[in-house]
Amino acid sequence: MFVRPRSRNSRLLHTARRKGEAGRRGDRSQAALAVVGIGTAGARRMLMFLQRMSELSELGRIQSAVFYDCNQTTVDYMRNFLDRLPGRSKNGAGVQILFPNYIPMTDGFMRDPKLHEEYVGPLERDMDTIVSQIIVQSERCGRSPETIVEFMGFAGHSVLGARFHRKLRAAFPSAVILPIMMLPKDHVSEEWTRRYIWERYEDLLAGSECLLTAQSASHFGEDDARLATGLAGVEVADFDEEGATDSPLAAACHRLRGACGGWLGMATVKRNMPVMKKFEWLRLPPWWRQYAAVGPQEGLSVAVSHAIWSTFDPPSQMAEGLNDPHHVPQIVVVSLPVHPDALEPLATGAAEVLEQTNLFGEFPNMDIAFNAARFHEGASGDPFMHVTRIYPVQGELAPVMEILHPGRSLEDQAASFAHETGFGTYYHLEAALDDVPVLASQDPDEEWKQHVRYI
Ligand SMILES: Nc1nc2c(ncn2[C@@H]2O[C@H](COP(=O)(O)OP(=O)(O)OP(=O)(O)O)[C@@H](O)[C@H]2O)c(=O)[nH]1
Ligand SMILES: [Mg+2]
Repeated sequence: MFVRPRSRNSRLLHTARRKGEAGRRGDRSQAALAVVGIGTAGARRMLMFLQRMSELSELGRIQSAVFYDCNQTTVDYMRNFLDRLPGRSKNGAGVQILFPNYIPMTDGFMRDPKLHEEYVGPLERDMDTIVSQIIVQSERCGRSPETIVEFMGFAGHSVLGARFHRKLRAAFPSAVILPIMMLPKDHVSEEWTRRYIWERYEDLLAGSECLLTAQSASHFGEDDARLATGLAGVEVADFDEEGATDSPLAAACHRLRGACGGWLGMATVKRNMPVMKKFEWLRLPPWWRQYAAVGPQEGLSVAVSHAIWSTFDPPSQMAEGLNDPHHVPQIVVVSLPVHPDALEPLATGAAEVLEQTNLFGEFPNMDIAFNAARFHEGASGDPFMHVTRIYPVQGELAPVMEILHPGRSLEDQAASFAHETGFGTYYHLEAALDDVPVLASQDPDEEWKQHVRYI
């Protein structure tokens, strides 16, 4: 279910359900997603995403999931965890779970992104094996993955992960590959990023759109949950009316791609649902088929509209950096624990409230999707709504500048709007060169004249 201004000029609202919805659910042999988690943090974040997808009963959309952490503890933990995970998939060919076979150091690379170089031959061969297993699985699923989500890191596996990215790019040239990077906050990783990792990413990730997030002041587990919830919400959204893609995440990336300088940003809002009638969730599967009964419709529409507006507040941003939010395309996903039949009246109600508050006047290029989702939110069992906004990033991101140029003054930062800043532009490394004092008579022409005497 989605809402968009029917004509972006006359701003008539249009709510629609994706065509062929009923049929689509039936023949979901079309698993269109592959996911990769690099390093310990990447593997954990990916697991969080898999959990969210399983809470939506949509694990079947995933063909392969690669936990690429050369660390025996992580491999054992993930194996154990997945063995105990109930209700994996309601359809599809099953998710192929892959781990590295070659683990040169049982504890990983100790945050040193160069340590893997000694073992690079067998590591590369192992990665090739993993890629070929992904290919075999995609043949089993009857299609190559449309979206590949990569959870990347800034520690021991970072450069190795970027090499893996290149292999996937080569194996699946038409797939949308979305690397997701959380900027580091600890001293060791920041130092490595400044000295080495960033330069490698400029090269190895050149030309790909990445979703960048910073770590908030809270515990990173919370950031991981926000990210996973947002991504899962987008992946089950219905933006594209024609149903041209099987992966809404790919459709979203296509839509935002043109407007960004290489990076995408995410803002998330989590709000309590205004519930009037409390009721019990089923404790046994399929508990995820149960939905909250909610109170008066108007109250909920207003709450949804407030939450959508709140995605523009600074605390909602996972990384700030949008200069002109008014004309760029943006996508918003609202996930609510309500019955699917309640979605359409709710979307219509919310659209009316949003129209009154002139949201579509201010952001004529925004699409809003609604979906029914009941995520597991800890012990209390209170229902929450989640709103996620994904937008193109233009210009510098403050958290990136803080890592790469820690001493940089605020005036310098203010001067740098609307640059192409994504990987492959070398923007930040050139900014680093600007910091170096320029020596006099650097012009080679001038130098040449100095050493020549005319007779
Ligand atoms: N977001 C997030 N960050 C984490 C998590 N676990 C660890 N980190 C952070 O990630 C960094 C450590 O990176 P790891 O993921 O262990 O690095 P790695 O790529 O596995 O590399 P090595 O451990 O050096 O082999 C530290 O800055 C941690 O604070 C997690 O579950 N989520
Ligand atoms: Mg690790």
